[in-house]
Amino acid sequence: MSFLQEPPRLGNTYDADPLLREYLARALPPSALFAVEPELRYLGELSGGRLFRMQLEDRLNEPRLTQWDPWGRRSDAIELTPLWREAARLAAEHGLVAVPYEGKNGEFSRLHQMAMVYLLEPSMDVYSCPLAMTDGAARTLVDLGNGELVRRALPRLTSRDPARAWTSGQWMTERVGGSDVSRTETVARLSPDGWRLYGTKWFTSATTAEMALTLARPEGNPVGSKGLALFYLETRDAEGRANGIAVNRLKDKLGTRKVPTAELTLDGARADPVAGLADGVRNIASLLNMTRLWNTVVAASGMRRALHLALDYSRRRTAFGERLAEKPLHRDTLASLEAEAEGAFLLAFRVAELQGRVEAGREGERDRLLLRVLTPLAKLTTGKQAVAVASEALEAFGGAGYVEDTGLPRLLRDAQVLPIWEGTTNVLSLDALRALSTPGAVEALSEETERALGAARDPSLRGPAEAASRALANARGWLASARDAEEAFAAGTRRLALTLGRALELSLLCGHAQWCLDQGKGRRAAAAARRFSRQAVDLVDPGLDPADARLLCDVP
Ligand code: MFK
Repeated sequence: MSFLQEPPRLGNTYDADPLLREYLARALPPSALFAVEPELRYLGELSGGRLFRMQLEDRLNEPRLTQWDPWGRRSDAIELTPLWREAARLAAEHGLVAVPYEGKNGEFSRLHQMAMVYLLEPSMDVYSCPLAMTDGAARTLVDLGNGELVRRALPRLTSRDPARAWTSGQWMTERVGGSDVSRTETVARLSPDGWRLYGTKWFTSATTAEMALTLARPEGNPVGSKGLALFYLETRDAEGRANGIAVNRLKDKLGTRKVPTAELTLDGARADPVAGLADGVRNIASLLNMTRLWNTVVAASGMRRALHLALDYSRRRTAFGERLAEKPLHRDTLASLEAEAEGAFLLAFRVAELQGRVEAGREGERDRLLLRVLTPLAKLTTGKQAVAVASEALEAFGGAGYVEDTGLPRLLRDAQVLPIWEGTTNVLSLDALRALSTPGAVEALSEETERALGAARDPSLRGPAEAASRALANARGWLASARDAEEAFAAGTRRLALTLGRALELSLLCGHAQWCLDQGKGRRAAAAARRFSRQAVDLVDPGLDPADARLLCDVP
């Protein structure tokens, strides 16, 4: 008999996730948990069962663009994959965007929503992308208080009826680049029937959206981001005709292959200013911060999926006379990944908690400052973890992790986008630094970590708590001693941000572990804190010489 490998299997991904269940028991009032748990369990069953099988069957399908109809008319029709069509239906029916706006569980509605996203996303092939932008667009319209646009678009963006539900695009990136948005070249001209946009959008994700928020420079406005304005547009009119928008081509990307990402030409697209004719970047910031939160939760959920599969496989696969799960070396490797995934999860959901408090008007000034600082820190930290964990998880399958029809390589390809879109690690490090310069922000961050670390009384958590405190003290010292203009400080911004992100994760792990010990929920969480504390938390290194970087990059 020749040997045949057992594929990894998934069960109910809610029941198989002790951290998610512990966390929800800790963070939600019992009545809210009682209300949302049946749906989460249902989605866990779906995500590990029917939807997962469908995802594997859908592997080779990709979106298709048809630019012309048979009679020569421009159509620019984009056909989505079967899984995406199913994901769109599920997302609307379960309110993946709607829940925080319905607010049935008050400030906890965000947690409910993000728990659903966390469960479904790994089997939805990045349908989280249009949902994130839709959520961000809804939040932005509400925050900017444009009553007319809120009345027109919000009921669609938050609809639970798949036939009525809209998604939104977020068109920012142009040929000049995705980071320095201030150089946006799209021009807005006032015509007799309103504003019209002209330009090229170089990277627009999920281009099947019914509306978009985008940036353009009203003619005559000054250069720079303050001269940009935020515009709302609908992509087609009531008869389905394109609104002065042509799809030039779909992008051929490393991952997110199911996301129809396109290059667009705007040639007189009708659009409405959302909030005046300037300060476009500031006005789109709510959208950026929301998609960064989604990015963080998606990073945590991708890590969880990779580990569900790798852990299950380790219990089936035998090599050298034993199951992999019984080999200390294999266990040690997976344990390190598990600690990373748990830290990322707790940071992601901490940001979701704060977002929910702010939206429900339950926040104080401290929560607001904390949310502003934690959003970029969490996005940049978890993005890096997601790639590292996915890469190691693939290796845990040996060659099978590198073979396409196992469905495993997708985990790494789709993780690789997370540190790139919505602001790269370096750009977000700079954003975090800017947020930390707001008076009271550093203090809010310190209080946050001290609270979690102060709670960790168990002797087994003393070492991890001290490691987190040391890293934070080092980061604060670096922040206080350095000046913006110094090259060494500028060069260290990413290390500083990652240190803060990782130290935050460690402090949250300590706090959660103590709660688990107090509630008789076992010692797994404490083990995660201990393991994480040994995995490069403090990356601040004032001894690194920027002159070496110049030499290595050959810059005179
Ligand atoms: C899995 C789910 C993922 C979601 C999928 C989405 C699909 C992908 C779609 C995209 O990728 S869309 C493109 C995403 N692009 C980015 O994320 C842009 C990355 N670049 C930055 O974030 C830059 O830092 C930024 C463009 C904001 C810098 O622009 P500027 O022109 O140098 O502006 P500046 O002066 O830094 O900021 C202008 C104002 O905005 C300032 O306020 P004031 O006018 O009051 O001084 C800033 O404080 C404010 N601001 C900037 N970022 C902010 C913010 N306010 C709050 N939160 C922020 N994050």
